[in-house]
Amino acid sequence: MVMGLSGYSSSVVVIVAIGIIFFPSIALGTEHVVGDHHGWATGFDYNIWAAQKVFQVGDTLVFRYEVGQHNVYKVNASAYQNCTVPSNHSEALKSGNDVIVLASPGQKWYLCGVGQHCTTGQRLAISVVPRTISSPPTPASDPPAPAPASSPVQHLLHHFGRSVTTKKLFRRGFHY
Ligand SMILES: [Cu+2]
Repeated sequence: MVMGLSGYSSSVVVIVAIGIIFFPSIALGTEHVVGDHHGWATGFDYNIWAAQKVFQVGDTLVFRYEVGQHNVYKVNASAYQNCTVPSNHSEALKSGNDVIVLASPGQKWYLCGVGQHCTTGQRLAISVVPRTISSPPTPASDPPAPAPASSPVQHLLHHFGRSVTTKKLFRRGFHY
């Protein structure tokens, strides 16, 4: 049990470390403590909580609760609707401080698999939007960055801050 947990923790650390090395933008994400001070428990409306938040790719969800009282399953839409607890219990997060990195945009669903907690409201549905750069959105008239041959680096730049980085590159490139 203890070995299993520590093995799990170290693989999470490795995954997070890899994420920070290769995708620095992830490190800049917002940490959302689910339910704020209420934590992850029964007797709370997580829909109201989620409606007041913006979840961006690279943000993290933190589920806090007393170990053994609750757990966290990531589920699909119908399991969320019907409070279907996955039959594979090893999918459950149960550390009491479960951190989930929101790695892709789209709808995400989570529920507690303990007792009838889900049907009494302990479930969370969120919509993750692509990360925006903190500067205001570029106007539509902005000329598209001339892209010569596509390379893996340009592909990455395209995803992680094209508007800033390629402008810098091109300023340097046409310096004559
Ligand atoms: Cu619960």
